[in-house]
Amino acid sequence: MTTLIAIDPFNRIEGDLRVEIEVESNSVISAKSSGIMFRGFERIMPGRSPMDALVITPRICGICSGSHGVAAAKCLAQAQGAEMPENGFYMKNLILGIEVVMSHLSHFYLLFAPDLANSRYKNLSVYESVSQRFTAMSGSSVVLALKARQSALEIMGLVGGKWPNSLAIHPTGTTSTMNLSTLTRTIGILKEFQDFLERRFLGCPLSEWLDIDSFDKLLKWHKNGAHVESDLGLFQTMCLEAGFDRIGKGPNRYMSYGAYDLPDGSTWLPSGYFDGRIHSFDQTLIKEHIGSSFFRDAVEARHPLEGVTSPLAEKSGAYSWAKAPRYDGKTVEVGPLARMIIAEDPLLTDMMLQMDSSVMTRMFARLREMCRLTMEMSGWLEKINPAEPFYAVPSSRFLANGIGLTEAARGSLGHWMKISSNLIDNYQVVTPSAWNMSPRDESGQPGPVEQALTGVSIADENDPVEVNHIIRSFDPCMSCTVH
Ligand code: NFE
Ligand code: MG
Repeated sequence: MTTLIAIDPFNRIEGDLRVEIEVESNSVISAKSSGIMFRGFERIMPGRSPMDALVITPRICGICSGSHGVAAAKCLAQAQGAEMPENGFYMKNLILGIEVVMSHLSHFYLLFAPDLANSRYKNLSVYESVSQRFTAMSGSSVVLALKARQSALEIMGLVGGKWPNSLAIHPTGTTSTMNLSTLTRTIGILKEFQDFLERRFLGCPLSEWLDIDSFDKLLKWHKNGAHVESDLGLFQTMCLEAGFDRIGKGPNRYMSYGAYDLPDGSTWLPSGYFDGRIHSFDQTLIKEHIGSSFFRDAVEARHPLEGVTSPLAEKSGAYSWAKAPRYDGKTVEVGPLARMIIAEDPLLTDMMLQMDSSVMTRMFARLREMCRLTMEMSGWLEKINPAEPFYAVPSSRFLANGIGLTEAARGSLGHWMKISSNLIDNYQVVTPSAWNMSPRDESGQPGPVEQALTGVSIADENDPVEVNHIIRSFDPCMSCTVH
């Protein structure tokens, strides 16, 4: 007998998600992920000044507005042929970096961890400690994490002026600046944030944890000293006891656009595509498919520069307002795990090879990136020179189309802007969660989360917490998905 379970709305995420699973003999045989709202940002862009993208597109989302700002600014920089002073690179990287760190911290403590206190796990050795620390709102670590988040927000205020929807991000730099006093303050606050990570989250110096370069060494670290009692140590025990290393296998193809542009033309995190080995990334291979999406078009799939957003609510066979982006026709996972694999992070590459993609690898990749970024940001702060410019006066002429590719907290984010007579002719956005939460394409190929849910065993159909863990391990944002 097949049971249909619908989780609608799926709670503790941004935006509106409906997940439908078909269960047979306690095993998921099919899953559908639906973005159940239409928003229409792509419809309000044409006919406007290209610079309006800096103000409008960050409003796509309340939690990754800076990432949309960075993508829009990159689009415009390409369209204008703009140059940026060195400080502009580091300031933008700090805005993006602090947004991502804040997002990862909130995801772990506020969105993912409350499920660990589910009574399902009361027989596990760490259940009592985990409940005491991670219970929603009142857990002892949750309270401290919220304080650390406040430090991160203060840094955002100092580098980005405000958040969400900073107006400081421009194609030619940032209109926010730093003097010696704000710079010193920012360095001090970042240290406070690092202090939380070291004392509570890791139980050791950041550098010591980042030196771990294999799963074997992670297991040794865990056994040693206070580590097992840190938040990450407890989570590691829980992952292995509850089997989070064995659920949530995705497509095992990963993509990153690369991000954190540096003045020498390189990026801190590299771009690439992984399908068993790393290939160079080529944005011309991206197409958005609409076979199961509430949109009409004469063709099933288009490159975003030629993208069409024409809603059709009554479309037979469709079940999502998300389009289905594919790379070279294939589903790919994007996000911290993809970035760590493309960046050849030794710990995450080893974990992926040993235990495949899973809830545990995906969560560890996100937490690894939070730690790596925290270290990297202090380096970028040191590179800022208050005596030098942060911004250059831009040209008001737009001579080309713009493509703005970056990496938001949840994965690869792209804006494609077509310009005609100095006005926007077409603006297409493809967000990270559109990649991960996408519905089937016209060939019936399920999206990454739909695939990751298929095959998982459900112990209790009335409380399918396994499904929660798998979906949350991708950290979906449906506001972005249905932009
Ligand atoms: Ni709305 Fe976002 C991020 C973007 S979408 S949160 O990170 O872009 O997945
Ligand atoms: Mg789009």
